[in-house]
Order: sequence, then structure tokens, then C-alpha cells
Amino acid sequence: MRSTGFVRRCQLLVIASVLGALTLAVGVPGPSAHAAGHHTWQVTVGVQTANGVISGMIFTPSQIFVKAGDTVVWTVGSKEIHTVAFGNPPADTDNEGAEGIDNPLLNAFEEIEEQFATPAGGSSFDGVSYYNSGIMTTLPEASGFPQAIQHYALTINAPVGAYTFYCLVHGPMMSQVVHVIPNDQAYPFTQEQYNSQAARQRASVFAQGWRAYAKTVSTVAPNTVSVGASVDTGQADVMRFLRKNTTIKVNQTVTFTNVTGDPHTVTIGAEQGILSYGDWNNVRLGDNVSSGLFGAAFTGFGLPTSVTFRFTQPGVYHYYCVFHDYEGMVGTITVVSGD
Ligand SMILES: [Cu+2]
Repeated sequence: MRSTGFVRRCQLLVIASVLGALTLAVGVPGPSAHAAGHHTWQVTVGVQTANGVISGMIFTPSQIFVKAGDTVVWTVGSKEIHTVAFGNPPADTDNEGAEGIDNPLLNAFEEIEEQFATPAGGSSFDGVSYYNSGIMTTLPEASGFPQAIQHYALTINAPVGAYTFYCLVHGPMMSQVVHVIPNDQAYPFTQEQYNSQAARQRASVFAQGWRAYAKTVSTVAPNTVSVGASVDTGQADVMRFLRKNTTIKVNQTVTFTNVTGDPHTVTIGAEQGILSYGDWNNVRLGDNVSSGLFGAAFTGFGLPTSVTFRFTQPGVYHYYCVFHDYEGMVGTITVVSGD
């Protein structure tokens, strides 16, 4: 009797301790798991207003101070795609020609997309290797990158120093610094302080974007559409056609101008790639027509900054940007019968 009771108690203890271990394991979120004494720091990758109109090409907070053994977790804050990268990606190694891609623009875009989308470096940061999170977005299914992630974690095993990270999609203008400080030095900021800094940065970049939005909406000429908006300073992006809805008379034209640094298209009907197609000068209901990739940043590829479509049949034409429709970059042209 006595021994049986003792055995039962031992079994109960074993079961209890296993349950306790399971509870602990479940209670610790994956990316934040770390050894005792080490800290986990949170950084946000990109910011965007809830309606998607204003996107900020910033990491928040603007810099972070960590010690060896700490973990930094980056979490994406925008529909807009971004990456977290340290160092330079390797030169292209595959052969687009062998894949049947002979257009230089398509070749360049495929190479860039491969760079964005290929994670590198693992989860231990050594301070010298090339690291890439792969594509991050809050909308993986809609973005065209279903393999995209929302969290990226690195455990810092680099010497004391300053390490710049940046977004491969938006380039060095979207970059910040991780400072690795000596173990005997005090952390200059708490996570709460970083969160307050981040909130101020977010508000500032949204204000930049809304100023550009308001200015563009109030000045865009009839029969023209601004593709995005020109921002005086800062790292805001207006992810809209301005104005969104335009009404013209039949046989009139609409001119779309992309003065931003972003790749955009004006596409009507079925999506057939990122190059131009269809007859811009005779757009009719049911046609598939696209400007293809165009904009001020792509004139080096021989692409225009502005495109003009002539609409020759009354009706409502829905158009979108093939890169950013999932962020709400869509609009309509209503063509009415002329008198
Ligand atoms: Cu776009």
C-alpha cells in the first residue's frame, strides 16, 4: 500500500513537471526565446496607414543598442514589401537567358526579385556575412510573394561596433544601425522608450505623406493623373493614383505621370506582365492595355515618365498598378458621350 502510494505520488510529480515544462515552452514566443540575462529588442520594418494610402520607408526606432547574446526581432509594419539586409547580396549566378528571358528589363527585374526573395545568413549575426530576411509584408497572399514573412530574428554574436542594415527593395535610403555595446555598459534606452521614438517617427512620415497627397490632389490638372505624389522631403510614399477617379469625354486622352522613385504601371483588363501592351491610342471596353513599367526612376531603361491613353468608347474603365494594386493602387476613368 505504502509503496504504491509513493509510486503514484512520484508519477504525479513527473506528470506535473512535464506539464510545467510544456506550459513554459508554449508560453515563450518563438522569435523572442533567449537565454537568461539576454534581451530581445523589437524593430518595425516599414510603416503604413491603415487605409494603405501613406507608406513610410523607415525602420523604427531609428537605431538600437544591444549587447552580444541579445536578439533583435524585426516585424513588418506595412503592406508594402521590404527586407532586412546586412552587407551586399551576391552577384547574380543564374542564367536568365537559359530561362528564356532575353528582355534586359525583365532580366533586371527577375534578378532583383531573386535578391529580395532569397533569405541568407541564418539566425546568428556575426557582423561580417551577408544577411537577408527575405521579403516581409503584412499581406503575403495578396502581395505576389506568398512565401513572405512577418518576423525576422537575429541573435547578435558580433563584436562591439555599429552595423548598418537596409531594405533591399528600397535601397540605402531605407537604412538604420544596430549598435553592439560592451557588456559592462548600460543600455541607453528601454524598449518602451524605443516604442515612443517609433511612434514619433511614424507620425512624422505620415504627415509628410499627407502633405504631398493634399498638395497633389489640389493641383493635378484635368485629364491628368498623378501616379503617386512627389514628397518634398522625407521617406513617405503616396500609394495612390491622384485623383483616383477621372471623367472625360469620348475620344479625349488621359495622361498619367509618375514622378516618384517607385515602379508603377497603369493597367486595364487582364494582367499580362510588366512590359507595355495594347493600343494606348484606341482604348475600348474589354481591351487589355498597359503602360508597362514606367516612371522618372526608370528612364535609364528607355521607359517614359508619362503615358497617354485615348479612350474611344463610352463606359467605365477600371485601371490598376500591377505592382501595388494590393495596397489599393486602383482607379477609374469614366468616358461619357461627347456633345
Ligand atoms: Cu505601383
